[in-house]
Amino acid sequence: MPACTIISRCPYEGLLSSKTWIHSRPVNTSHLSNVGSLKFITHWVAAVSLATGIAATTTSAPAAEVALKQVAQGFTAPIALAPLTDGTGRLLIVDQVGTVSVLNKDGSVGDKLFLDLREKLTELKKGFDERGLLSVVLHPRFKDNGKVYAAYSAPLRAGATAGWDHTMNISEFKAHDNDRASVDAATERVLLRVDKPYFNHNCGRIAFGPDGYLYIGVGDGGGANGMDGPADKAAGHVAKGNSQDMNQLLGKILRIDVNKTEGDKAYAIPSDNPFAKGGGRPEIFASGLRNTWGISFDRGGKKELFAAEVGQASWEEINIIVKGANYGWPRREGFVCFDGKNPSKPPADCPNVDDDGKPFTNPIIAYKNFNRFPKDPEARGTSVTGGYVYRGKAFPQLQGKYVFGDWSKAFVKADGVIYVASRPASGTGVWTMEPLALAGFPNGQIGTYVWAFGEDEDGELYVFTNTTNALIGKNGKVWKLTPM
Ligand SMILES: [Ca+2]
Repeated sequence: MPACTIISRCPYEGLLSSKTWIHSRPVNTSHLSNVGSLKFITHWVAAVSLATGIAATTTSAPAAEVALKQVAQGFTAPIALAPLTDGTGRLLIVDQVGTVSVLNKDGSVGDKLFLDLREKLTELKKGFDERGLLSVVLHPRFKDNGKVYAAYSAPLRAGATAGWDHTMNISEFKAHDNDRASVDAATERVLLRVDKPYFNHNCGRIAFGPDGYLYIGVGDGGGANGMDGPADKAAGHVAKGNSQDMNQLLGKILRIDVNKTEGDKAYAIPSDNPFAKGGGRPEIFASGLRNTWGISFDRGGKKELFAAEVGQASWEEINIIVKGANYGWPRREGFVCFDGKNPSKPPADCPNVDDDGKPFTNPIIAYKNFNRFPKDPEARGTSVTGGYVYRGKAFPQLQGKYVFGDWSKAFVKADGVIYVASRPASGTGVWTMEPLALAGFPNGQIGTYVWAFGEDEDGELYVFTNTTNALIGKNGKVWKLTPM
C-alpha cells in the first residue's frame, strides 16, 4: 500500500479526481500468473558486506539464482505476514480489507480466518484507499499468552474533532487457549486511539523491538505537503507541521510497553523514551516522519530499526530510526529542503535543526520520484515500500542487505520494482541501492504493484503484490524469495 506520493495525485491537489482513482484499471498480468515461479538472478559475485560494513568474504562462485515463488493467492490487498509462533510453521497473512488468514505449511489457506476485523473498520473505498487493517503482530511470548496486536482504521471516535476522517486503533486481542490459530475479536482491548484528519498517510505499521516494546508508525495526518490545502474543510495540520509538534502523536514513531499499565493508560511508557519525563508526548520515540510504510527491525547486526518513508512527490526515503531523532518532515525531504506552499521548488537553504535546536537526521537512502522527475534517469519509483534486512539462510549474498521495493513507477499502471540496498563500507552514511534483476523482467520490474514485504521465523522474505491499486478483486498474491 502505497501512499502518499500518491497523494500528489489526490483530489486535495486537484491533479486527478477521486473518480479517476476509483476507476483506475487493473492491468493485464497474465504473464505473471502463468509463470508461477518468477526467477530472480542476483548480481553479486564478489564481496559480501556484513551489517558491520566490513567486507567479509570474496568468492568467484557464479551468480546465485533466486526464484520468486508464489505461495498464496486470492487476497485483495495482502500487506503483512506474521509467523504463527506456535511451532506449526504456519503463517498469518493480513489483508488490508480486514481479514487475517492462516497459510498452512502445505501451501493451503485455511477456510477459517485467524481474525476478522471487517465489522470494526471504517467504511473503505472500493478504489484506492490507505485505510483498513494495517498491521498484525504477535506478542513475543504469544505461544504462552496468546496475545495479538493490530493497527486498523476505525470509524471516527466520539469526541474527536468534527470533520476528521477516522481513528486509528492500536488494539490487543487474545487467541483461543485451545486453538492458537483463531482469535475472538470480542477480546479486544484498545491500547491507543489516534484521530486522523484525512484518509491517507496512516502508516499503522507496528513491530515489537528486541527490547520487547511495541513500536508504532503514525502518519502525519494526511492530505498533502504536511499542511492543509485551501479546499480542506477541517484543520488537520498545525502550522509547523504535525510531525514537528511534539505535543501530538501524528508524524511519529511511538514506543510503548504493552505488558504494563500506567495511570489512565492501557500501556506503560518505557522510562527512557525521549519525553518520558516531559517536553512532549511520552509515547514518542522519533519524530519528523510523514508516512513510514514499512518498519522492521534487523534481527542481526545492531538490531537497528529500518523505516521506509513515503515522500510527497520528489523523494522517497529509507531511514534508520534512532531514539529521539527528528527526520525533518515537513521542513526537509530526502537530503534537501521542503516548502509545503511550493512543493515542487525546494528552497536552496533551510535550517538543519528543529525547534529544539536538534539537528535533523538524514535518511540512508533518498531516491527520485517519477512524479517530479518524470524523465530523470535517476528516478526509481513513486512510493517506497519498506522491507527487511535479509538474515535468512537461503541467500548468503544478501546477508545484511536491505531488501525493499517501490510500489509502482506510475499510479495507474502496475509497475513495481524490487530493490536491494547495501551498507557503505564505512558502516554509516548513505547506502547504495540497485534493482534485484529478474530473468525475463529486467531491472527488478515484476509487473505488479509491490504492496509490502514479510519475513518468516527463518528470516526468509516474502513479497506481497496486487494487480490493481484499489481495494477490489482477489488478485493479491504472496511470493517467497526461494532458491532455484
Ligand atoms: Ca526525512
